[in-house]
Formats: sequence, structure tokens, C-alpha cells
Amino acid sequence: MRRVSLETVFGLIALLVVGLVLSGGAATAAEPVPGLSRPWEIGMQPAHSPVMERVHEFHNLLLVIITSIVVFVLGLLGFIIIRFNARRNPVPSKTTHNTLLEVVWTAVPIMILIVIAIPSMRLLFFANKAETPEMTLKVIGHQWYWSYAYPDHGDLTFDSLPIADSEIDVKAGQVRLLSVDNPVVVPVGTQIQVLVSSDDVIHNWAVPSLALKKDATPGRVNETWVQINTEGTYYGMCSELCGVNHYFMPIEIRAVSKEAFASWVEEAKQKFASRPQPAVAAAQSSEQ
Ligand SMILES: [Cu+2]
Repeated sequence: MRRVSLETVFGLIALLVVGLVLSGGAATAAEPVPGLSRPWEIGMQPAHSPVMERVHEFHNLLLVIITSIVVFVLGLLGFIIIRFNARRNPVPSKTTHNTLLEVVWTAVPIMILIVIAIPSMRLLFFANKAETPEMTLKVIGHQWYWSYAYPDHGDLTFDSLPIADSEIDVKAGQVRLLSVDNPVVVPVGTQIQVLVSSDDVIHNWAVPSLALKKDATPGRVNETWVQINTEGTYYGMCSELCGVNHYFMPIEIRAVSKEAFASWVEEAKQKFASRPQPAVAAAQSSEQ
């Protein structure tokens, strides 16, 4: 009776695992958007920028280290429980100090921390700023929308607002709470310096698949960078609690070919030329 119920439990677990794998696989096959989280996704989104690729590598290194430590400590605990329990070891040792052991259990963790610290610092410096930026994108947070400026392209400036739930066009590939009216358009294969600021409260410009996550702080310009090598759409959100509509300031980045970007710039200049931009102008003057 007991064996049957155990088998049922294992059967159910196996079914669940198969279901997870199948649903994950199906979602991957049907999902053409590279920078969008998927149903049943476990772990981080696939990497689409050099920084995110290194974040993945660092994460994998940490996973190996942390798993080894857990397995080692667990093994040690098991050994002690079995070998030194009161029945098998009725007369316990009175040892209180062991110099060699104490040196080892101090030195080994220090060495592990150094092994973690070196690639960690390297990654921090790599993510800090672009070495040879080819263009600049200015990002300004507002309660509650983003505005973008392209200082190298005639100071092209526009606001980016989310699309209301009632107007989302799923067939056109729009995603609820993530799609915006005016996405950020950037060329692929281009090192882009990103300057992030705010004109009211602290926001955070974050796109997980590109390892972008920078505070937008009023009165301060924070710098980060991105290079996208795959054409496609990448989604993110404001990641700093910034008020009642914090949930409703999505980020949509479209990476297109360099030619398509050049023609988009010309179109956008016409499109946004007549639009008054009081909020953006105020933020820019407060930066100086
Ligand atoms: Cu915000």
C-alpha cells in the first residue's frame, strides 16, 4: 500500500517535470521576442548584451562554488552524525584547539572570497562605462513615464508612454504592461553610452536581458552602456518604487539594423519636431 502511494508521488513529480519542460520548450519555440520573459522561465533571461553575457558567466561560476560548499558541508555534517554519535563514540574527545585546522578553516574561505572578488570587480568595471562609445542615449525618468534624447542625432527628443490595457493589440505583438507608444530605437552592433537622470523622484531604468539597471536620480547623471547584437525587441520596467504609477512605466527597446536606424532618425525628427517637450527641457536645464 505504501509502495503504491510512493510510486504515485514519483509519477506525479515526473509528469510535472515533463510538463514544465514541454511548456518551456513550446514557449521558446513560439516566442520570437528575444528580450521578453517566458512562461515557466527559471533563472535569468537569455543574454543579449556583452555585460549580460558576463553576468551569466559570473552567475555560473558562483553556482559551482556555492554548490560545492553546500555539498561539502552537508557531507561533513552527515559524517559527524554517523561517525560521532553517542552510540558509536561513547567517550568523546576533549580537544578544544587544533592550530592546523583553525588556519585551514580561516584561509580556505578567504581564498574562496578572493576567487569570487576578482571576477566580480572585473565585471563591475566592465559594466561601468563604455570604452569607445559610438553614440549617446539620454534617459530621463518622470512620474510616470520615460523620455529619451539622442544628442548625436540633432537632439531628437520624445516621451515614451505605456499603452493602456484596453488598447493593447496582441496580434501586432504588443505586450500588456510592457509595450509603449514610442519605443527606444537603437542600432545593432553599436556601443551606446547611456546617461540616466530624473526630473522628479528616483526611478530606475532596467532591462534584464541587457543587464541594464541604473538609478535615475534627480540632479545627477548616472552612466551605463549597452551594445545589442541581435535585432529585436527588449523589454524592461522602472525598478525603483517611484509612486502610485510605478508599475506603469515600462521600457521597450527596439534594436534595428544601422540603415533602419538612420531612416528611423529622419522619420522621428519629423514626427517629434512639433511636439512641445516642457518636462524634458526642464530636466536638461537642471542637469547643467
Ligand atoms: Cu519610476
